[in-house]
Amino acid sequence: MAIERSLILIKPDGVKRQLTGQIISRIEAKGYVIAELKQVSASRELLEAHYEEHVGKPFYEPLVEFMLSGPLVAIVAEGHNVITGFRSLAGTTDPTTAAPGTIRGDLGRDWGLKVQQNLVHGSDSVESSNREIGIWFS
Ligand code: D4T
Repeated sequence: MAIERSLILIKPDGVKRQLTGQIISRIEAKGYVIAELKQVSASRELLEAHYEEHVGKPFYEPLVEFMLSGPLVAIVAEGHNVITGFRSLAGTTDPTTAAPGTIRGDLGRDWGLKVQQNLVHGSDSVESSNREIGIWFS
């Protein structure tokens, strides 16, 4: 079985709340390899490419504004089944109900905003991962 790669983002809330180290530790403790890592301030153009599947949804514009609100950390993690494994580690999209033990369940909450600030993004398929790594690490 081929080694997979996942594009992981520590979103601006994670960086602002100084959770970068804790989140990277969880990825490493699970056994995945950090192949690439950089802190970046994303451009609107890059975020529009990253979130193209969400264009037109009510949370789209707040989501892009949130992702523009500060630096974020982009990571390529490697390992067998890392795509599914990291999404399991991250927990479900809504941090209020994300399971305890997950990144979003332990470290996230609802702040009453137009978009969920849920600390991390992880690719959801091999196709998305290839596309997203191309966007963030071209
Ligand atoms: P990402 O893409 O950031 O890893 O998160 P998910 O895979 O868990 O969720 P997503 O792509 O469906 O949504 C992207 C981003 O939008 C926010 N969001 C999403 C929100 O605020 N309200 C919503 O109803 C949904 C579906 C959270 C993550």
